[in-house]
Amino acid sequence: MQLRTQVAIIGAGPAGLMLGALLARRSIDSVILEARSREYIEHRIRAGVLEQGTIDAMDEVGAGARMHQHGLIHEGTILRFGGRSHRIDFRALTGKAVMIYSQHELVRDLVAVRLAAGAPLELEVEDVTLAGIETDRPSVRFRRGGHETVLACDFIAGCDGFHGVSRAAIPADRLRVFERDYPFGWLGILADVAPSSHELVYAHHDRGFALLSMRSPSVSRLYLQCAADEDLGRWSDDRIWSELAVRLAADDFALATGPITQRSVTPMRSFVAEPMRHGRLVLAGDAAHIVPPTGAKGLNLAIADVRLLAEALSAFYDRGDAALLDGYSETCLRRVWKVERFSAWMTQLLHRHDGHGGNAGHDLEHRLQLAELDYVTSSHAAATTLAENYVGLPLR
Ligand code: RFL
Ligand code: PHB
Repeated sequence: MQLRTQVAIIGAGPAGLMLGALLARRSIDSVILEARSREYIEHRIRAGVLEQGTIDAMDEVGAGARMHQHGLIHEGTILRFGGRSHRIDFRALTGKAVMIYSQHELVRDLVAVRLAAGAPLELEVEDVTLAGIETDRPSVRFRRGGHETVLACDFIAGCDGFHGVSRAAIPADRLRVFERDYPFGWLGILADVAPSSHELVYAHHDRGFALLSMRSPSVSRLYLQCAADEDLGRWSDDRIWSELAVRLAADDFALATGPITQRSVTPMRSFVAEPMRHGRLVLAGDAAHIVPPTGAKGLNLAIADVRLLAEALSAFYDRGDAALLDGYSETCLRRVWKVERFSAWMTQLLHRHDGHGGNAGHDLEHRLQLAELDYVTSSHAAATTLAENYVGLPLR
């Protein structure tokens, strides 16, 4: 079968779905191709912190109603170290706040908007291959239910995440990759228990980092620093809760426990591929870059990319102006690198780093972290630096 559209979008994660929605608002046609089922993408547990720019984009595409109903506004966060809590007041320092709302709920809202508009979303596609990206007639070939389709288009948007096929379609000698794998991961759980704190708690502890987050007034999301290849089988519910209680301990704090409904280990990586465009293929979101989750930035960065991409495609179609498309990679990467910096800094500041000079090296690193945490929480300038990055840098 032969199909034609203006923009072929590979991947129905936050980047692909939001791009499709922003293009539809600008009367630009797209077809979204997704390898997984609707059930799968609407239940995949991932990020949970939205910047104002992400909230604005949800509103712009008419997908914000449930988000405003259920999202929790957070005007600050807690840094905990040496058993003491220190609040970073986002509102006082920046005039802004963030919202806690699950990534899979945001995906659900965007899928609903897409289907209500009758716009094409091809799920459970297989064998996606890209062709002609160096010509002005690119295409995407895929199979669905045993039938092969060729989708002709003007542009291909690679929104297929870190393990997708789009980035690999760029010749290796045209791509420069920057990468760091951290020697630790996060063991994350979802639990049916009211969060023990109204705000997120980022805890520095000699046994390793811990984070208390949430999904709703009755569901907690918690993380523990663990080995990169941690065996979940070694973690009983009791062990998880007691380790969290030790790392999150403070005078004014008691950790409430409850049934654990989901658990997983997430690897930690910093990764950037440059440039984010090759010919008629443009990359957005995790397909182009990964941040470690400590700064809560992965999802927001994906949305920022596609906001810029939608503007650039709109200028191209409306006015035949290719300047924004030509500048897309450079404009995105300026912001991407600042967010990479912030995420790597938060990771370095809060995690236990072993392996450099044995115990003495660890002790030095530990004291430097405590000094920096003391500085960040006592200097107005340093606290503002953290806050303005956390609530989100300007789009450009
Ligand atoms: P996504 O969400 O990975 O979506 C990509 C989509 O492309 C599909 N796909 C394909 N479709 C068609 N053909 C192919 N060949 C395809 N290959 C892949 C996939 O099925 C998927 O639906 O990328 P996107 O849209 O760029 O969004 C980025 C965010 O999802 C990501 O940055 C964050 O979720 C990162 N992240 C977290 N960020 C946070 O801020 N806080 C977190 O707690 C947090 N936890 C996480 C995370 C990422 C994780 N991954 C990727 C392993 C936990 C995990 C497990
Ligand atoms: C989450 O709620 O999943 C979450 C919150 C803050 C982070 C990372 C993940 O920095």
